[in-house]
Amino acid sequence: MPYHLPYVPPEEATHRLAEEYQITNSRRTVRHFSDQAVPKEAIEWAIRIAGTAPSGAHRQPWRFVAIGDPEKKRQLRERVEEEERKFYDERITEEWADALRLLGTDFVKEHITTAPWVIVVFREDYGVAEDGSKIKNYYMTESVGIAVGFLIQALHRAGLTTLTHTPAPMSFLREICNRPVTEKPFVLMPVVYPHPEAQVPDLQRKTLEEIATFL
Ligand code: IYR
Repeated sequence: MPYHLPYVPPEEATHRLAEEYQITNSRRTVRHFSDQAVPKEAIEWAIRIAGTAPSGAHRQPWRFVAIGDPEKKRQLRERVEEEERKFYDERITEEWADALRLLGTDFVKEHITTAPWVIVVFREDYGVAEDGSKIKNYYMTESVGIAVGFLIQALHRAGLTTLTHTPAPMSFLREICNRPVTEKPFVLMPVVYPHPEAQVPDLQRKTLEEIATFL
């Protein structure tokens, strides 16, 4: 049965958003991780949260593969570093290298084996009906992007962190994660506690005036 949603008065809505901003604004991408364990149940809740995202025609075109097995993570890291090494040695442009200098990244992806979990997110391009025919999905990239946003926010609110990582090309992830050809790798996310001494670069966020126009 269709049902009504709770009403929040405008002043209360504004107040809640101002508070939410403080929490959200304290999130930073971390690249120095602790190896402290994260319970599987926490990952399950985080994925359930991601699965509440809106999606085109409610097709929910996301799949999450959570890798906790050390041998699987080792394999994953090896393949990722192979691709990243080619990127940093051959494919990167001078302009791109300049843009990344501030972040200090390189091909070494230690976080994949340090992290207790690595979630690989897939975008389902189409579904398959029982008779083998294709079921069309809509706005898959947008939908999966929104779901990943939910996931990042939820992890942050729980005191955990992640690093959205998109090794390019990523097609090998489908093989490692045993996913069908109907799905494309979207992003790889280690789920971790930040290292107690982790530091992040002093980056500035664009101001409201820079990112918004009111008409
Ligand atoms: N995928 C590479 C390079 C990289 C690209 C961007 I854009 C970043 O914001 C960070 C890194 C890597 O993960 O090292």
